[in-house]
Amino acid sequence: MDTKILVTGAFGQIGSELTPELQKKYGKENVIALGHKNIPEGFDGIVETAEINDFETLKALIEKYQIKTIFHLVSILSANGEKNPDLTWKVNMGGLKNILDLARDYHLQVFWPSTIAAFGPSTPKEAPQHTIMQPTTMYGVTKVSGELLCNYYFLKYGVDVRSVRYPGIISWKTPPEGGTSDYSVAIFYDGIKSEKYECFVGPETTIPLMYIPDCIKGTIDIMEAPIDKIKIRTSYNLGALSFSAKELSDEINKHIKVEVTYKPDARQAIADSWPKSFNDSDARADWGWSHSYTLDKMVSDMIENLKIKFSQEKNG
Ligand code: VAH
Repeated sequence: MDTKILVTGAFGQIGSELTPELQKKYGKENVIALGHKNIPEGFDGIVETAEINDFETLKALIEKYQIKTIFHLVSILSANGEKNPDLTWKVNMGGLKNILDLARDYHLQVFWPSTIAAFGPSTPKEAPQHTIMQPTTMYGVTKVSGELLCNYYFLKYGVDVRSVRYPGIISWKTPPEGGTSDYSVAIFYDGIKSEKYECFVGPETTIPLMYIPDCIKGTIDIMEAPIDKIKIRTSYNLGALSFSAKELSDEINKHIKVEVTYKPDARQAIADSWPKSFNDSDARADWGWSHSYTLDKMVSDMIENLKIKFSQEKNG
């Protein structure tokens, strides 16, 4: 993977963890963090701002920094996407096409995440790598369309674009925002702050989930893999864990007392449209994917880090 590296969506849930990891591996001078409205105070690195639909500004950045690799993370997620489907299509698909056109013109390597939201109610609940994909959210529609667009740019123009389907990602650095899997993060935030959490999906709701260190590892591993190992150019299933909201609540209550109540809202139907788990044997066989965090290890690490985060915020 060649530098310099551009990370779009550098300050979102994935980007806020991927960017420092890339800075550590490749040097701060070789990572350009592209933000929009959410650039944190005192970010330590090279930062630029641009609208992802602004092709000319993106092109100027590619030339200014001689970018060779792009991690394209900008996306409007499932729950927010249903509030404004038109904008979701524009940002998610228009943004991806801008990045792929630049990759074609400047011979760039690209990472772009798909998601379990690309599956739908007709997908088997134990989703295989190759299966029917009829998502019921605009976010999911942009992700399954994006997978096909990536595959097209590889076949037509030879663009080295690589993709994985993320499960719900659990992390502590950024508060949950706009996703359906956010309950798996909000339960920690509210639970530690108020010892209570009103969950917006039911207790038996089960989806594929992953802790952020494994997500970052898989994201970088696929980009560093030798090109001949990448045999799937739509998107690889990237699995780790699968557990219900109640199983998560029970594991958290082994550490801290959190009274969890359940009040399903519109996001229940979105979560129900997704598989409970998915088969990622192709990623493991083709480029050596493996995860390391178990449910218990993830829960204790989340609680430990969030307690530190909240006490630092309290002490200023
Ligand atoms: C969402 N966090 O909830 C995202 C993710 C699988 C879920 O794609 O929309």
